[in-house]
Amino acid sequence: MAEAETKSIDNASIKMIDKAATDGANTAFDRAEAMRPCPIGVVGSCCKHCGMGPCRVPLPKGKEETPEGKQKRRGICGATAETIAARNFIRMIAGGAAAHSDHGRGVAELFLAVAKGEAPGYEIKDEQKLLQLALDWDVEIGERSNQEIAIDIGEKALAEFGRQEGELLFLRRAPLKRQELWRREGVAPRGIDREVVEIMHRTHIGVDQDYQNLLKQGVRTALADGWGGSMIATELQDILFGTPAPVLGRVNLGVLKSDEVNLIIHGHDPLLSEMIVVAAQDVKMIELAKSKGAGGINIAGMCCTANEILMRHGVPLAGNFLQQELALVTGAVEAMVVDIQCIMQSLPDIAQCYHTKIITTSPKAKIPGAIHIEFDEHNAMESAKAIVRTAIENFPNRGKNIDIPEEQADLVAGFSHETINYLLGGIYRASYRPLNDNIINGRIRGLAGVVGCNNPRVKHDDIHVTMIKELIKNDVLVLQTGCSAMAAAKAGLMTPEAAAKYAGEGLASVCETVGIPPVLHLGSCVDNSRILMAATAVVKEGGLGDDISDLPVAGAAPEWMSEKAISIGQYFVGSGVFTVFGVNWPTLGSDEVTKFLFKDFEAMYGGMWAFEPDPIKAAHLMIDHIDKKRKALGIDKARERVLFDMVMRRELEAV
Ligand code: BF8
Ligand code: SF4
Repeated sequence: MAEAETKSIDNASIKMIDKAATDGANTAFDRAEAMRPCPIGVVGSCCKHCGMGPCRVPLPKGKEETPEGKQKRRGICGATAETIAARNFIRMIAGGAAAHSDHGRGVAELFLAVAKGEAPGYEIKDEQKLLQLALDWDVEIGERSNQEIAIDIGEKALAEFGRQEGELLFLRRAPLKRQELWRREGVAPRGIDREVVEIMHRTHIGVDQDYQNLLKQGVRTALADGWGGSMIATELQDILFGTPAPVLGRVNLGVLKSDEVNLIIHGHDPLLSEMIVVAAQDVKMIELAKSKGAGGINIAGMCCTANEILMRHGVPLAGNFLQQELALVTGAVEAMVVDIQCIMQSLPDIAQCYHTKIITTSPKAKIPGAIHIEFDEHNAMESAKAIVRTAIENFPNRGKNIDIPEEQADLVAGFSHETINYLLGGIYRASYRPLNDNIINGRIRGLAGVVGCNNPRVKHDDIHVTMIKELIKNDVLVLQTGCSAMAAAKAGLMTPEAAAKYAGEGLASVCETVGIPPVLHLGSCVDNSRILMAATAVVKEGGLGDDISDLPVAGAAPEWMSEKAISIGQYFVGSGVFTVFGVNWPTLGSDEVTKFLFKDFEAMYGGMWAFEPDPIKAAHLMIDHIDKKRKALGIDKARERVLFDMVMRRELEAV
């Protein structure tokens, strides 16, 4: 027991890590122990971009870097340590931006098919958002039907990927000053695919060998993710499946049921999971489940697919990235259906210890040992039913070795940037005014986006939860997505009651008045685009400067691991946000590149990176930045007054 407790703060996970050891199931926690990270690769000092290498150019151990030493640190092609670190870094951005954007492309393709009536079972659920997007993109509304409008929007969305010149359409949504800055710095993205391809070209041997120029392309590509591919995914998903509104949910392995067919939906793509949720409610399916001895069908989510269906349907979350294997270890999962991204190849092996079937569905993501049931969006309900049936038919094969941890927590999710608007301002005068006012008067010190993954190199969930608690204690309202959001939810930070328990007095008073938690769940990782929109809405509301970089806001991914996280961090930075990452930092092999990202970027973009693995220290870097921005806005005094009021009030209460 003691050992598992060093690996996670989550009791359900700790129990399953122990059970995995007993059952002989090898998990990421074990593999992380057996595999030490390569010290040269981890700091970005290894290049394998051609067959003359791989070339390793590590910093001299413990020695001050001399100009001569630096000259010697070169790959066979002559590439310097700076070039190698920058190339590796922006290839991560290319990988991350490609993943988010290819997801966005899939959504756009389905959207167009739905508009053309070629994808039965789907419909346009949010007409208001459709019309808003039509206005944003200059699509004629007039007397046209929703279908006609949607066809134009779908075509425009798809064209964004292959756009060869000009700028992405969503850039117009950013504050004007930010748009000008992007143009001035030469980082306004053209087509999404074009920017990704250009990274692959420039980082090929013998092309771009100026690290600053490489990093600039990194910014441009990341912006094509945040303000392009990811934003297209979020917006079109909202139009198709509905814009999230506050919804009650539950999270952790305790949501699995001992007497029902447990089907876990894992990955990122809501196109399929939306249909599975519907298929599982089909009377015939429920009857089939009963005929096999089950009490019903229990759908639960894992990773970002989970966030998508939680946000829109309140479907429970089984857990975050590092719990995917542990869910199987319960022995109670009939099937885990996966689509794309963050899916561990070990799942079929672990499943062999139990009865679980792993089902892949995307032609882009197959795993040896899994069953493949291809998801056909033109025949979505059939695919979904085949999957649900496979799970049901596997129920009688459940063994005796079952242990479902009882842990589960309540949460409120569904905070799209639109609902923040309604909640704070009220339906009749929806606006960000009350939020801005509360930031100006100091009750809310600032906003922090805390996002990203789990990473077994650090204690599971611990870094997220410690950081978030420190932020809300200091009156910072936290906006969340991805696996980080699930960590906070499991720790009970996403209920309105958490405000009184964990938040500073200023933040707690606002949360109590509005009835919101101090930590808001905005969705999956592509929904980080919602945070960009929320920040932009705050700028446009007025009183807090005229660019995102003026706002008292900061970002963090304290347990990051994926290339997507690097792309997200970079588009936050490129949008003017100070962003802190934990775990490790992939350019430490070059002081010059690291300094450029951490310092020089601020002068260029108003936002910059930082690296701090200690969550309390990282939280205070964010708070210091927030205070610096408050001071620049001239609202630092207001906060002192609020705090003084609090002290006075407490003193009065004490009398
Ligand atoms: O896209 S937070 S571990 S699941 S990469 Fe993956 Fe990271 Fe989780 Fe969602 Ni995002
Ligand atoms: Fe080595 Fe240059 Fe080839 Fe990279 S591109 S492996 S640094 S020779």
